Amino acid sequence: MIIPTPSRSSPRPGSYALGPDTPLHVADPALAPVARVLREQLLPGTGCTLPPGRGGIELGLDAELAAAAGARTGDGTGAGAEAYRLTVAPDGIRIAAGGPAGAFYGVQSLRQLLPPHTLRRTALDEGPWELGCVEIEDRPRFAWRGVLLDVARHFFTKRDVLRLLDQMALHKLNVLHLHLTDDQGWRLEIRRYPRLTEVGSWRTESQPGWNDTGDGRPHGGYYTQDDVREIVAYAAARHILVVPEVDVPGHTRAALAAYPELGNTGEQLRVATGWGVKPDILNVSDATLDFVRRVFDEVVELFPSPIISVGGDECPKDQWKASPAAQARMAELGLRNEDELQSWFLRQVSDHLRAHGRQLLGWDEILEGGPPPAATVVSWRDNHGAVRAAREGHRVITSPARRVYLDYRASDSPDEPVPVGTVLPVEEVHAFEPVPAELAGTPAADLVIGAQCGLWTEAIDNVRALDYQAFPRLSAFAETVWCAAERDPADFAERLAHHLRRLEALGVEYRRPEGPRPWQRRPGVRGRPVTMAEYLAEVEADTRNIR
Ligand code: TNX
Repeated sequence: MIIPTPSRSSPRPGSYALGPDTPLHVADPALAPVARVLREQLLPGTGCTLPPGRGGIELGLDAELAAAAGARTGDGTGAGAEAYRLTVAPDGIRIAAGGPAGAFYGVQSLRQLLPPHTLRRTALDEGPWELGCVEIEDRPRFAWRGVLLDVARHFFTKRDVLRLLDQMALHKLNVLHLHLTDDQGWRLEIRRYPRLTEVGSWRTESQPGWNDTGDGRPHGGYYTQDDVREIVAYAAARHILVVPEVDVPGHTRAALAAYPELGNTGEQLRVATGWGVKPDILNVSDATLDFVRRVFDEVVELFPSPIISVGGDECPKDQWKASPAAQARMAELGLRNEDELQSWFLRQVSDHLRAHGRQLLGWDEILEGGPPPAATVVSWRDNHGAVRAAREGHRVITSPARRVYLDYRASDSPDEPVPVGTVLPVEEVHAFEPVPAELAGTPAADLVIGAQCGLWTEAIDNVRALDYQAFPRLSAFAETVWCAAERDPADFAERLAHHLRRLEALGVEYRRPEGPRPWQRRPGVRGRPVTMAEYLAEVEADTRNIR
């Protein structure tokens, strides 16, 4: 009944009873941090303190598992470290792993072998709980099992982010791609440029739906540098890498509102209150590039991730076309067009990141004028970018909007609270294959290091809405990156029915196929409500325009 389903699971005769007296033996000091999280995770809902001792749960390392080949490695960390064997026998529970990550995943599977109510914040009974004997052998298919969270369009508090990290950990997802800056808000404290958050983290109002006028309510928030350190460390304890995204040179209206000299027009802009792609982008002066470098200096100081995202998506070039300074820069560098100017810009950022020992991550638009060397590409506009990038030797993460953007509507029902994007039911997420068909069986397929689902938040304005959009589709997504390509939808449906009880125990307000919606979109301020047909037609048109 485990999600994502393990590579192999063989029931054995007999059972083991886990209860308040069950001891924990940690066979290798490298696993002490995993033992700490295990105690933290198990204690509230079971009352088990796991005193040190033998004959209960044992955590250990297994060199053979570590050596075995497995998932696409990409960053060289290797899948062996993520592999584990979980044995429930009449005399105890043993988790043997290739490395600490594998031991952590073994623990997550163990939590799912227990009754769902043991995931609650307090124990509803004292146990003991009978676990059927079983031998589970498990390892992930992909190295990069990601979730993107957009905290710029709507701010999600540190508390919300930590909660999402807990939910990801249960699903063995290991990358949180945090979209920290955009036209509608700058969410990261930068000591050198305080106006980025003083001015850039607040807007006067928001657009409730994609096409409504403003709601007249201020919105904002940001993470202090200590908040970020806490998020990063909390994630690391759960074997999750936090990959920060500071989007340049487009999606920068919030930064331009704070520091107008970074722009092309000299105009005093305000933090954007509406959605869609904005024309306002950074200029290409030495001073602006220096600003960008200084911002990334603080970003790399805060985020230990070896890979740092510069976004690079949806950057209209009209302002550069109209700017004598940008045109002069192009002439000076001998560049043929503005796409090449963007490539040059990102190359400067990439060189700077490399000087810090980090690598650049960007959306597939960075391919347009030629991507920086050794860049990793997240492909979101279907699979074109993924195919091209992999064929050109770049590492690729696939994230095709129509298949894995969880902000897209889950059904076509008229009461769907966020009628955004195209319809993306849970079954379709589960059927998603991370390796594009065009690459399957070719050597370039090995450059696909994984996939990530997207939680963009134009239409998701609170954490209840986030739960609703994310679940249960995020549970389905977890299977696409962990499990083998052949997955049985009926088997998933059965396991999901049980898994929903776990989500309930955790207080996750997942979307139910029927019944009242737990929250509603704020009403439009249009004079009259938009009909669903009008709304969908406009959204489809928007979606076409950005492709
Ligand atoms: C596309 S994915 C975007 C985001 C939007 C999202 C809405 C990408 C690189 N750009 O800016 O929030 O669609 O689904």
